[in-house]
Amino acid sequence: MFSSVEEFEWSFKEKLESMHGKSTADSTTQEQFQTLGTMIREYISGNWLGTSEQYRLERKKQVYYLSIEFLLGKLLKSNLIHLGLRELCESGLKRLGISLSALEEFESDAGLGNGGLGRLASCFLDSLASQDLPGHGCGIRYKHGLFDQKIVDGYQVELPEQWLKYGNVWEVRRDDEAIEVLFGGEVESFNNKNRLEFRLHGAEAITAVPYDLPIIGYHTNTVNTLRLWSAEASTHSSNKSLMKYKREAEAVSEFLYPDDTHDEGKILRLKQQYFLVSASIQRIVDSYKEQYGNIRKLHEEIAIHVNDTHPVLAIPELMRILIDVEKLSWDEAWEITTQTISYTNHTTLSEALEKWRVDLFKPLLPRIYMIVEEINERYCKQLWNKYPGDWDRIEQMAIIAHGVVKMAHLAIVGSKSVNGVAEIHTEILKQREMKLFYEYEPFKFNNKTNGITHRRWLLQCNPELSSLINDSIGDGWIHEPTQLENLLEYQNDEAFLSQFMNVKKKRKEVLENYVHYTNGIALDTDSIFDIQVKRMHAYKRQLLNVLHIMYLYNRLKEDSHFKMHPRTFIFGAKASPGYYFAKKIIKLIHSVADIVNNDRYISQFIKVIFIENYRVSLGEIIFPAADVSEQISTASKEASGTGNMKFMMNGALTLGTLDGANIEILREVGEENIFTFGLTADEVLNYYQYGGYKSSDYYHHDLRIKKVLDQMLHGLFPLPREEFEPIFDSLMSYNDEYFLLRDFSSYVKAHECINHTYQNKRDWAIKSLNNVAKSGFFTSDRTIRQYASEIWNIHQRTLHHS
Ligand code: GPQ
Repeated sequence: MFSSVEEFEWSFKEKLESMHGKSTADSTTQEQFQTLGTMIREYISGNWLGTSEQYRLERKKQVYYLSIEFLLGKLLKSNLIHLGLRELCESGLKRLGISLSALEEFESDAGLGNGGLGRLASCFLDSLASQDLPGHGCGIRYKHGLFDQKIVDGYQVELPEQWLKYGNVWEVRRDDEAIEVLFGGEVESFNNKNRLEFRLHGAEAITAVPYDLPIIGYHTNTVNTLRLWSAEASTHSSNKSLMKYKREAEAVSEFLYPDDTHDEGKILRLKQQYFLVSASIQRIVDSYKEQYGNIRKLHEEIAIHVNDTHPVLAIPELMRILIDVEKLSWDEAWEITTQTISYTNHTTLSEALEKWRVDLFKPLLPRIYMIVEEINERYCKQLWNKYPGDWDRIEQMAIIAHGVVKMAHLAIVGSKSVNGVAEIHTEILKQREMKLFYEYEPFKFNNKTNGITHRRWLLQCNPELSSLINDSIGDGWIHEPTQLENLLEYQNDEAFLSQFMNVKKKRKEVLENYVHYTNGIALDTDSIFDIQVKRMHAYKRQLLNVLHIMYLYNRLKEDSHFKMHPRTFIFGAKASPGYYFAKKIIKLIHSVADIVNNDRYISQFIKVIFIENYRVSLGEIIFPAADVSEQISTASKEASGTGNMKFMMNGALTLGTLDGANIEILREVGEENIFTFGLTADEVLNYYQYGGYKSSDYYHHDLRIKKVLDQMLHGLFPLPREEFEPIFDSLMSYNDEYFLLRDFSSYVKAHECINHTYQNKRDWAIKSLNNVAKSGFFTSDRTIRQYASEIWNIHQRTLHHS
């Protein structure tokens, strides 16, 4: 059905007719989208089946990537590109009077994630399939993904997200693979042939129904699987009222918790975690046994990766199955489990570290809790042998202490590998946060610097830049992105540079169009597009960016000789609904925007734009349009960052602190192609450890800071003083936990340097080109190859081209 434009056209018409009983002319965009999606799913079904068949026949070791979030975004366009069918479909549809891009636009984002962590998981799936690696995702099919953000009068309002409104054309429901997950009940022990055994009675079952999504590799036959579990009422249900039980069961996969790097500690969240883990592990073990039989060799054929601590109950769940169902001894089960599971840490922020209260945990998961207790006891005994008498150390390392279960400790103890997501982050884990664990088992710790799929984040989202690259260095970079370095040969090629600048200009116009349409504000595409898009969080310091804009406003007002290259400051960020401070910053951005954009004089130099409802599909039009990428987290706080890589790959220059992967970006591009500023991580951590910072000194001694902060309370905005008092207080009364005032002056200087550098557009373009050229290191293909060979020990399938 895809071998020629004519055939496609014919098949599409047939399919539309049979699915919707309509002619093309009478059909809606929704029906057309549905039709095309279905055709693609059917088209890949052979390769999908073939991939898993071959993994089985070749006895390939497979990895299962367990993640509570997968931030997939839209799939139609990337699927078509990966299959090499996009142009054909575009022409075929055009002949039917249908615009392919309208169908691509129509698709809802699958927003089953909050931010970096969930998007990383999606990039990893893409890289696994595109490199023919046997790896699959396991997640939750939330009925509602991350909330939709509306801005009303400058305040964030959250609306329930509705990605399943028209169903999901990519998924296949697998009733035959549904399985029950048990909650509550009591553990009963009994003797069986001299062996003490355990079983649950009186537990309540929730049925986990898998929906499988194909993960289509780029220009290959490989189609892997993302399995998303949906919670339903079990048919063998309990004694409660049926309606109530059904509601409670379905609530488990109803919505995604909207907290990024923050632990909610709510019981429903723990239910979600165990639901994901139990369904996934039961099915993984089942299918392993079906193929190999001998459970003792599980770790030789299967790797299970836990994405942060959210799925870390995989450890006691696997133990439970090996002991209670497979009847292995504790030691045998422990050996297999700790050879199978590996763990990635994504943050050192203490508020994100999951700790579950024993009084919640134990009644919800009694058998699992028992196993965690046993793991803890045995571990503490080992520690005692190694560090006799060192109570303090053992207490600090224990899995259960002071009435809580520490999930990160469980993860470290039960895994064969623990990795951080950027070099500096891994070092901080080893030297500080997980120091004692590192001393005890140093061999477990390793770094895997994050990456992004260059297919979505360059090839797909920036076709203009991609074609220019293809026309100069060829298209080898698509398979091996480090080849982008060959672009450096064009640094002095005037014709190339001018085309390169045109591409950026073109992409700024695309974003301008969007902003003009949605915000009603016209932008100057000759201005510097200076962009910060990411979740709203105190440590990410969007506030520092705002304070600087307020300072520029004052500077322009006070000094008529002060001139600057026009700047468009663009923000996009969702705040967690319960995060009071983050929501205040959103209001502040809008308040500053109101003043700045409506001032005839000022707005010639500065504009401030807030893009509502930032999400993956908006990222695809935002990253290509940036001149400056704001990566200004307090050093030591941003584990890696991945937006920084997306900007860089599209030619933005980073304005960043020496934090997370910014440090590795600096190493790749060299000092002359990046703007760095601020405290180093060591300086920040030393302040935390030894004190010595007094934010009010900076307020009193730097008049720029004083003026801006005073204006925030009164003077600039038509708002009561109380509106931004909490922000003022965070900086002054609470001593500015994230060192905004400390870094302010060096941030101003870095901005001046940007302003100065941009005066020479050609020099700027060369720097921009250097960023694209050196971005190859940050492909998630590289990251995944490192995971594959250094942690999972999985290997590419052999492809038989027919
Ligand atoms: N990250 Cl713990 C999230 O997006 N959500 C989380 O709950 C946690 C971490 C991010 C982290 O803040 C970024 O620095 C990383 O680049 C990203 O994970 C992927 O590793």
